[in-house]
Amino acid sequence: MSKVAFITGVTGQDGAYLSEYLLKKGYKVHGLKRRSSLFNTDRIDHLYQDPHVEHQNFYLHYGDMTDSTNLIRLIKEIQPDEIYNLAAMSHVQVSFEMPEYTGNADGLGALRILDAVRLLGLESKTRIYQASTSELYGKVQEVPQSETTPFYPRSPYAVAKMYAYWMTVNYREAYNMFACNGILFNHESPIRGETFVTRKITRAVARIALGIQDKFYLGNLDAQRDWGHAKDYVRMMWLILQADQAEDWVIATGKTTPVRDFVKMSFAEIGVELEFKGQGVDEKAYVHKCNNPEYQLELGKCVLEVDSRYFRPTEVDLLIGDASKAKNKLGWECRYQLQDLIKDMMQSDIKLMQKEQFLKEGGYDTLNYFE
Ligand code: NDP
Ligand code: GDR
Repeated sequence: MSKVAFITGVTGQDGAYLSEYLLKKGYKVHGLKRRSSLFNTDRIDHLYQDPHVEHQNFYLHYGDMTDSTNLIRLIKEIQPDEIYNLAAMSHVQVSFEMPEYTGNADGLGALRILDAVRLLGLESKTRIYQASTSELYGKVQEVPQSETTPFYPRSPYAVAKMYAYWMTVNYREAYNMFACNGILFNHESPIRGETFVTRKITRAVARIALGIQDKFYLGNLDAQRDWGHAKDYVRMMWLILQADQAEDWVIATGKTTPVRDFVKMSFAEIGVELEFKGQGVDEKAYVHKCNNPEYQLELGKCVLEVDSRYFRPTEVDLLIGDASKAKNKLGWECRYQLQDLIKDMMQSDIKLMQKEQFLKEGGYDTLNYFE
């Protein structure tokens, strides 16, 4: 009998990788998808199965983390062996604009899942993975951060996720449920959302290389993050639910890099060396050398400026994780180094932008409703 998994946030970066990973393992996968006015299933279109075919193993259901009755009904119908609660308003800066909604979807949303399992009497059947985050550590208390480092959240997003974290621990202790937190540090990929800093950078570098765009704008270049590849991290989500005991786990590469260096490395990937001048909001980056004849970037051209609109009211300055527990007890290893991640993202974004350029040159990109 195939195991049955229910993934909330199936249309997101991690939901897409995890779905494919579990399907390859022979699972039946059910995903929760929000209704939207356009298709928002690009990341999972390759997994889609027509509901009219026999032996379907990938199913999508409409729903929302703010709608308890919907979640209870779905969990009752699906009877999952494993739930991966990945759905969230996951953008830290946006959470300052939408604190109440973020609390509802990211904090109470997790409670709705836990409580649905309890209400339906599935405590001993259904294992739950909660997508917790290194943002919980917030203001630096100690480095590297591990399962025992105290939390100090610095955004409505992190505060909501802290509620979800402790609810998961509480339901595990109070009702003996197999509920675990994966405290995952930043993880990225070619399908990372376009407004997170890594993807914003690799997209912009590709566009600048192809002459579609002149320059781009970022906020705090000094922030340091422990960046891994999402493919490595979804493998870990699954391992966490296969462990003998329900516990909380830090997943990280153990290396940290400033945003500025991520920019340098992304340009270096296409053979362009940058020079940074100025400080704070006056900092800019210029083309210093272009070693790739394919991309005709003028020397001295300004390609990056700092824009204060991308600074956060409270910032998380430094994240670097200690994943020794997961390495020792679950045998987890990360296969991708930062350089491999950047290569993967740059190659994919160059291809994507070449497509965009092709459409533009063919005159297929314009849309005017009143023409
Ligand atoms: P994404 O932003 O790519 O995906 C989030 C998913 O949640 C999307 O499918 C989104 O749907 C869905 N969603 C958002 N709000 C709701 C809602 N109210 N009801 C139902 N679905 C909703 O995030 P990631 O894949 O990067 O991250 C997955 C999870 O892991 C998130 O909870 C995130 O906070 C957490 N996390 C991520 C880390 C990372 O570095 N990526 C690190 C640590 C934790 P839609 O497509 O319609 O927008
Ligand atoms: P983060 O990721 O906040 O760590 O949350 P993000 O990529 O948004 O920011 C990383 C760092 O880069 C700085 N930064 C910018 N960030 C964005 N988005 N846009 C910019 O223009 C920019 N310029 C500088 C930020 O200030 C920050 O310091 C991600 C999300 O996936 C969360 O859901 C997850 O929980 C954490 O990672 C771990």
